[in-house]
Amino acid sequence: MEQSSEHGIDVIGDLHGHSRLFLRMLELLGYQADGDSFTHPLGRRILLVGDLINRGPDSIAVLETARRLHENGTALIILGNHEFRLIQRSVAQKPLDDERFNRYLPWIRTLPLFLETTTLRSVHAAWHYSSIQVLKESQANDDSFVQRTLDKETAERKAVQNILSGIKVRLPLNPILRDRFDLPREKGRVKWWKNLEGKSFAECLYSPMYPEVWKQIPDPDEIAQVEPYGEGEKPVFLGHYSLPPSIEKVMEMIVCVDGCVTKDKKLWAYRHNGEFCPHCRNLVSCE
Ligand SMILES: [Mn+2]
Repeated sequence: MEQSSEHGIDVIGDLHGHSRLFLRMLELLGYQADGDSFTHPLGRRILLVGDLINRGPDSIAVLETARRLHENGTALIILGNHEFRLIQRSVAQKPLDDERFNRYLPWIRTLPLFLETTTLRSVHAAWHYSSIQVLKESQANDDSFVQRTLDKETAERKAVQNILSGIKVRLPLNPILRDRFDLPREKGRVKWWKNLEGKSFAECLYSPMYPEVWKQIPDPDEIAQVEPYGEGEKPVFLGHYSLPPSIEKVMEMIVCVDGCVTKDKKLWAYRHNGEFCPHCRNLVSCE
C-alpha cells in the first residue's frame, strides 16, 4: 500500500462529471499533454479522492481522462461512494445510471478504497481506524466482498459506509436541520477526527446544518463510534463533504478538497510537497 510521493502530489476534489473543470485544473497545476494523456514536467502526480461520476455533464469524459492518467502512472485514484454504489449495482445486476459505465467498470474495480503514501493518507470521507482494519485486504474487484457490503449487518457494509460516506449521527427532529442546499436531513456527518464527547450538534457537524444547534448533543452511543485521529500521524486528504466557502478546508491534519463543484462551479485542489502539517496557502481553485 505504501507508495513513494517524492515529487509531490496534487490532490483534486470530487469531479462529479465536470470534465471541463478537470482539464482546466490540470493545466493550472502545470500538467502538459503527453501522447493521449498528461504528465507533469517535474514528475508531480495527481491524486483523485473519489466521486468522479454522476451529477455533472460528462462523467464519461472524466473517466476517460482519469483512466489515461492512471494508466500512464500520473494519477493515484481512490473510490468514492458514487463509484462504490456503481460497483454494488453491477454486482447485484441492477441497471446502471449510464450503460456506458460498463466499459469502465473493470478498471474502476481495480481502484483502492483508501491509500497511504510515504507522506500522506487518503480516503473519500473518513480515516476510521477500525473500518480501515476491516477493509485492509478488501478489493472492489472481488464479487464476494462487494456482496458482503450489500448484505445487512455485515462488518464490511458498515466499514464501507464509514470510510466512503463518513461517520453520521441522527439529527434532532425539533428543530429540523437543513443542509447548505436547504434539504432537510435526518443524519449529519461529523468531524470524525476530533474528540466529540459532550459536544453540541453545531460543534460536531462537519457539513454545517441550519439552524445551528448549540444546546442539544448527539446520542452518546453514536458519538462513541468516533475514533479521533492520532497525534503525530500523516495528513489525511478527503473529498465528499461539499464544504461551503465559509468552512476551512484545512483543519489540523485533515484536508477536504471538496467544495461543491456542481453548485459552486468551482473545483479545488491541494498542492502537497511532502509537508507534514498541511496549510491553506497550498489550496488552489479554478472555475
Ligand atoms: Mn461522496
